[in-house]
Amino acid sequence: TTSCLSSAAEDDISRHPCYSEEAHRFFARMHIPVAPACNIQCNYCNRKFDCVNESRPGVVSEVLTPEQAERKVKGVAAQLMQLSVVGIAGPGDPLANADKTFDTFERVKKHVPDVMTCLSTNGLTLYRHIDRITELGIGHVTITINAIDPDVGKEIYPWVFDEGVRYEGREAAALLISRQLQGVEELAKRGILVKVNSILIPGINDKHLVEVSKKVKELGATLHNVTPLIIAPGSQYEKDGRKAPRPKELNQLQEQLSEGGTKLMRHCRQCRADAVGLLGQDRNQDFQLETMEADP
Ligand code: CLF
Ligand code: SF4
Repeated sequence: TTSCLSSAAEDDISRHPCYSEEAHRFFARMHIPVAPACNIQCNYCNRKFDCVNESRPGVVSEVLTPEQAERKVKGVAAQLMQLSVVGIAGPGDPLANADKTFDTFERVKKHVPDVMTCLSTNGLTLYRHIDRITELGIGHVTITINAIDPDVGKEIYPWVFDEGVRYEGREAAALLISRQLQGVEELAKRGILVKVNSILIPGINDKHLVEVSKKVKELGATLHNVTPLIIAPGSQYEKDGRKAPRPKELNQLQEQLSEGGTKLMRHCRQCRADAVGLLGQDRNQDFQLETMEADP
């Protein structure tokens, strides 16, 4: 239940299309693709495409500058009455592009103060940005956590890059995991709603996600969203011949997790980094900068 949350947090959940299944019928989200770079490598990703942690692989979102993003958010907010949340989820990792990401959130806060803001990240550098996230009133943060055991993690992440150092193998996974868990805990302490995304990777973390779920719940995550692996063309997992899970495997795992008491998100549509509209709808094409600004 959400009974331990403040009423402001409850209100935020009831208007957020990802945090509330009910809300997703009525409220729209908008993603602004201002963050092209990434600081880790996932074996299911091909960097030519959007970040797979919250997206379908194989799609390419065109990157906007913070200034273009501001214009676009203003235009969409004026035309899309259902808009309740503006998120940054790629096309790389938003916090590997921290200047652009926070510049954009500042502009949104200033010019469209009545929308909620949302951030999705792999979590590597989260601990360095907790104050900024809090000050800017970013109320929702998603961290993609696929493992809490570095021996599982090393099969998912071949390397991570932090402060000029490249880490590989088990050491890379251990660093990433410790930062992710620290991020969940510190954000939750500040009253920020934390959602954890996990990608179900058969043969790698299918048995392990129960432990992940338990841990992140203990640390204060509000919601757990398990999505099926979809392998990006040209990714390491494609070369390895890995397969996506069958729908039945995902359903069984979700049942198991919810019996364990975790609050699950089951209506995720694996959005693009530039998606606009209700979940499952992508109206980005209706909101191109040139055409919106040409309108009187
Ligand atoms: Fe976007 Fe993600 Fe915020 Fe939602 S999406 S940054 S929490 S506003 Fe939602 Fe889309 Fe699934 Fe993400 S349906 S991919 S969970
Ligand atoms: Fe790709 Fe996202 Fe992983 Fe970075 S965090 S490697 S963009 S899937």
